[in-house]
Amino acid sequence: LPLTLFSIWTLPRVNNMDEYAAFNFFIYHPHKQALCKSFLPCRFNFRGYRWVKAMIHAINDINKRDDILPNITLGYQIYDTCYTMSKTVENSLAFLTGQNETTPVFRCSSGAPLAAVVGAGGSTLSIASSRILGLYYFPQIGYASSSLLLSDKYQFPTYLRTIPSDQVQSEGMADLVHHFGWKWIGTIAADDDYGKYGVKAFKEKVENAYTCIAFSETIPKIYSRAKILTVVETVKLTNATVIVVYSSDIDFHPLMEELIISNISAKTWIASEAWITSALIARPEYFPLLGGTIGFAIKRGEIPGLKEFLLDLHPSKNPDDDLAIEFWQTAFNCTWPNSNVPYNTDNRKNVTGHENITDFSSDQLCTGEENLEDLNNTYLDVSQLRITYNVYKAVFAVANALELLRLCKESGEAGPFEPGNTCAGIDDFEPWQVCRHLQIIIHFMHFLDEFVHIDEKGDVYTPYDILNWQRNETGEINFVKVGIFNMTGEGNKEFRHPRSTCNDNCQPGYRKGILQGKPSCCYDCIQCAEGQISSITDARECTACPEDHWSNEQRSKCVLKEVEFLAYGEALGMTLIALSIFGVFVVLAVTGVYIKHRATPLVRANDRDLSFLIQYSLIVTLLTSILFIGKPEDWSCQSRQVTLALGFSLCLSCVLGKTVMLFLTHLAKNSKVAEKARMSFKPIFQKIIVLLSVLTEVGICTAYLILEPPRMYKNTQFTTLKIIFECDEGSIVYLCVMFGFDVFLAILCFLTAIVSRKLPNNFNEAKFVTFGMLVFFIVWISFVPAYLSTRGKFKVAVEIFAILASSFGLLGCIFVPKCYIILLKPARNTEEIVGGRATTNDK
Ligand code: TCR
Repeated sequence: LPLTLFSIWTLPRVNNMDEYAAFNFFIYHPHKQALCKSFLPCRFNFRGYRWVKAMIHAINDINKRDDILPNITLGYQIYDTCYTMSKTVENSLAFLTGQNETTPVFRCSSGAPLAAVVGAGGSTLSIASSRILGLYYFPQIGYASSSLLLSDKYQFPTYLRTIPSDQVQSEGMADLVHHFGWKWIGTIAADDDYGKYGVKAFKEKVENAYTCIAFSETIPKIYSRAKILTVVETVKLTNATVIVVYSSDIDFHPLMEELIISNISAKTWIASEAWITSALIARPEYFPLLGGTIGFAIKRGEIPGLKEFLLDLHPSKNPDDDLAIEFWQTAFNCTWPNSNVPYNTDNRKNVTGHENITDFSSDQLCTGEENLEDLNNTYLDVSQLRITYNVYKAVFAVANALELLRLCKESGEAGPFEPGNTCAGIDDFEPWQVCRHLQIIIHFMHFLDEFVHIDEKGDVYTPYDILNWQRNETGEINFVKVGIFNMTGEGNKEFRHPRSTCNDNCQPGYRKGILQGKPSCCYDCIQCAEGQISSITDARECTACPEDHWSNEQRSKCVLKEVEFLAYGEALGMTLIALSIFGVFVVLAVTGVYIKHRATPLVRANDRDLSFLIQYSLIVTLLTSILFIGKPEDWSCQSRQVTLALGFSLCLSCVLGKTVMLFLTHLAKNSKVAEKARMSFKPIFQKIIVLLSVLTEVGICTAYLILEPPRMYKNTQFTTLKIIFECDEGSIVYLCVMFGFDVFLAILCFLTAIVSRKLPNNFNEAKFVTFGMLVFFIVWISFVPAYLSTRGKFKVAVEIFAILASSFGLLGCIFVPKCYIILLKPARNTEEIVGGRATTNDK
C-alpha cells in the first residue's frame, strides 16, 4: 500500500529566482533528464530520509504483527518530490496512474503536435492548469490572468502572459490613493487568486503612517446571500468613502445588486481592471452608486478587421457549431430549429434571488433572418478592446515562436538547444522547445505598431489607462480616460476630490491624539493649550509661541500679545490729563491773585515766598501725573516717582516752614522762653528747613536713581493674553524711604498745625493746614489698598488719582480760603485781623 509521497531530496533556497528560471529553461527536458537532477545544488536530505526510514520501519512492524491487519502485507512506493511543486504534482499523477512515469503524447487526435495553450481566463484557472502544463514544460500564454502568483517561475515555469501582473495595478491604485490624500480605505476582494493577491499587494503598497485600511471584505465565490449581506453591512457602516474592489465583474455583480437595494451612496469606488469596463456592472441603474468610479484598465488596442469578423456569424454556416447556435438563441431570444442546444438560462440574473429566473425557452423559433447589426450588446462593441487585444497578442506570440522554430531548421544555422546547438522541426518538436522559442520571441516582439516586452518572469509591462465613469447626455455611462499610470507616477490630476478618512482631519489649532486600540489613521483631535499653536492640518504636536506672542483664539497662529498701558489717547488718560492741567490753571490763578495782592497782609503773612514755593510745587506734582500716562519708558519710570517725591517734599517742607512758625507762636503765648525763641526764629530759618528737607530728599532720590533705578518692564505674568507695560520700581526700600520722608514731613506738618490750630492769627492758617493734611492722609491711606488691588493700567490711574486728589486737597485747603478773603472780603485783609505779630516777620 503506497502511503505517500516523500521528500528525500531537497533544494536549498534560491535567492534569485530569475537566474533559476533562466537556467531551468535551458536545460530541462522532461524525458531525458529528471527535473530533480537538473538543479545543481541538490543535496541529500538526511532528515527527510529519516522520515522515510521511520515510515518503512512502521510498515515493516505492522506487517510482522498479527493483531493488526493479519494476513495482509502493506507495501509502499516512495516518490521524491524534490521539495518542488512540479515534482509533487507529477508524482501524484504517477501515483494515480500507477505508472512510474506519466507520459503524455503532446499530439492531438489528428496526430498534429500540440504547440501551446492560450489561457486560461481567470488567475485561479490559469494556476490550476499551469501546475500540470508546467510539469511537462508545456508553453502557456495567459491573456487575462493577472495574479501576482503567476510571476513565480518556480511554480509556473512555462507561464507567460500578455497582461501585466497586478503588482503594477496595485501600485497604481496605491499611488492614486496617496495622490488624493485618502487616508481611510476599504477593500473588497473576490475570493480567488486575483482578488486576494491583488488586494494584498495593494495593501502592502498603500499602507503607511497616514493611510490605513478601514476594512477588508471578500466576496464569496459560491453565492451566499448571508455572506454578501455582511459585506453590504460593512460598507454601510464604514466611514471610509473610498473602496477598492478587486474582483471580476461576475463575482462583483451579486454584491452590486445588494448594494443598490440598500441604497448606499457617497462612496468612491476604485475599480480593478476586471470590472471597470464591464457591461455587466457599468449599467445606468448602478450609476447612483458607482458614478464617478475610477479604475484601471489595460491599454486599449485596435484589431484590424475584427468588427467584420464578428458580424460574419450565422448558425446556419455550420450546424455543428453549438456555440454559434447558443449565441444566436440568447441574443435574439428565440429557439434555433432542429438543434439540441439547450435554451439559455441566464443564471447570473437570479443569483441574488431578486429577479425571477429568466427562462429563454421562448416559443418563438429563430428565423435566421435576425440581423446581427441590430444587436446592441458587448459582443459587437469593439471600442474597448483590452483583454480581447491581449488574446490577439498571445496568439501572435505563439505563431511567431513557431515561425522561429521553423526558420531554425530551414536556415541551417546553429539552434538554441543543447547539446550541439540543434534545432527542432516544425512537424516534430517538443513543448519545451516551443517554450524556448517563445521566450526568445517574446523578448522583442513587434506587434502591430507596438513593442511588446516580456520579462524573465513572463510578465509584460504595459501602461494602464485610468478611467473615470461619467454619464453623458443620453444617460449612458462613458469611460473617460483621465490619466495614464505607467509606473513613473505621472497621472491626470483633474479629478473631483472626495475625502476618505477615518475621522475628520485635525484642523490647525488641534493636534492628533492617539486612540488606544485603533489604527493610526483614527485619532482624536485635541486643542492646543493656550500659548501653543499648530498651523497645519493633522499636526502631531503643538508648538509654543515666542515670548511676546500668544496663540490666537483658534490656536492656529501666534499673534503679538496685546500691550496694555494707560495711553494719552484713551478717555481715562485724557480725563486725568485734563484734571491735572485744570489744577495747574487753578494754581496759576492763585499765584496771579497772590502776585496782584502781594502787598496785602494776608499774602505777606507767614512768609510770602513759601506760599509761592508751595504753589510752584503743586504745579510740579500736578504735572508729574502726566509722566504716569503714556507708554512707560526707562526715563519716564525713573522720573515719575522721583519728581513726585521731590514735589511733595518741597510742598510739605514749605508747609512745615509755615506751621513751625505758627507752632512757635502758639508756644510763645504760654512761655517767655518760647517767646524768645520765636522772636529769634528768623524767616530765613523757615527757608533753611525747606532747603534741608529738599536736599535730604534730593539725596535719597539720587541714591535711588544711581543704585537701583526703576525700569520699564513688560509684565507677562499677570495675564497671558496681554503684555502689561509697567514700571519695575527697582528697589522698594528706596521707594519707601523716599516717600517715607514725605510722609514724615507731612506728619510733622500735621502735628505742628494741629497744636496751633486755635491760633486766631493769620486767618486760622493752622486750622486749614490741618484740614489739608487730613485730606492728604486720607487720600494716601486709601490709596494703598486701592493701589494693591488693581492691575495694569488702572494701577497707574489710581496713583494719578491720588496725586491729583492730594494736590487739589492741599490747594483747596491752603489757598482757596485765603483767595476768598483776598478777593471777596478785602475788609478782613488787614493787619489786625490777620495778626500783627505774625506778620512782623515779613517786614
Ligand atoms: N485578471 C483577472 C480576470 C480578469 C478578467 C478581466 C475577466 C481580468 N480582467 C476582464 C473578465 C474580464 C484580470 C484574474 O483572475 O486574474
